[in-house]
Amino acid sequence: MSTKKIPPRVVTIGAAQLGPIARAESRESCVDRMLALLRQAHAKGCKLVVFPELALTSFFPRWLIEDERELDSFYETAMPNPDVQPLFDAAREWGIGFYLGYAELAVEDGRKRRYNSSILVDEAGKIVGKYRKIHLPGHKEFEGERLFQHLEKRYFEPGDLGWPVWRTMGGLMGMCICNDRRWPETFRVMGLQGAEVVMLGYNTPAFNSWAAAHSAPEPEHLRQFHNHLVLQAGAYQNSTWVVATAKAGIEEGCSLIGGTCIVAPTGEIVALARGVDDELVTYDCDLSLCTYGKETTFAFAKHRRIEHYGRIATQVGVVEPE
Ligand code: CDV
Repeated sequence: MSTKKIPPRVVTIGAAQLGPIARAESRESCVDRMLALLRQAHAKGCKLVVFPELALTSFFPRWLIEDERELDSFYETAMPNPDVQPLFDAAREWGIGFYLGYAELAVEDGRKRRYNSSILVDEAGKIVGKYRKIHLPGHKEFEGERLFQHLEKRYFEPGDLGWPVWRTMGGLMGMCICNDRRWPETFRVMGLQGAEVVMLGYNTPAFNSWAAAHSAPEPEHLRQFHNHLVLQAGAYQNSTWVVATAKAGIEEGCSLIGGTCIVAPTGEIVALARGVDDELVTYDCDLSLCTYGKETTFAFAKHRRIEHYGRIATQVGVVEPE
């Protein structure tokens, strides 16, 4: 019997976890911290680094901010801009691409639009992709019974760019952001485009502020368990690498889980952050390992039964039988 060996395609990837960012911390300071991690990544041979969600500011949706100028100060109106240019320059100099999460303020159709966004920058320092978070968690109005707010639905519109996948840096790369990872549709839409690496950043509080206020606390260990559960499921069910990067630690009194990790297409965690501060984890991700799952258990063209999936794309909430 003749065997055909699939040639390896190794891309060394870094997940650059950030510890807490204070409300008063400047963009310059955040970018300096990210540059230090990028430098480490370069020394370890990384070709791609994933930074967290909203990596340039504190996680501001935890506060009700009624002054528009103050709110605007958390957003970027252009990308790149002078504050983040050093990251782009380093990418070009060191030949490392990166994923960066940030709050985006755009003027479209004559009005201000706010998105929770990420960009993918290639090893030449060029933006090759942009994503706007689709699954926004939380609430729109101030809820006094919560220990802290989660006002993403107030401060952002749902993303309007879908989940494209880009052929760049040696593979097929997709992006999502934080809460998106809890929805299997996110990974499947990218899986259907052949994604080999799905990148995401997250800010996940160590407890649910609503549950705590309603005496229905969710134990902290479940927050980390569910984080890894959905990342591992997304990777396995789509036979893709997943690189997930936390903003972690006690940020302005709110504890954020860490758990930054790299997940193989088998669903196994192959690299994991140890702590909850600035920390780089890396792995030599062989993109050819995606082929096995994509050609066997998850050979979509052979096994998917779309005639039974109609509800997924036509129904939002639960419809129980009569
Ligand atoms: N930033 C987030 O999207 N956080 C959510 C929390 C609120 C549950 C998450 O899915 O981690």
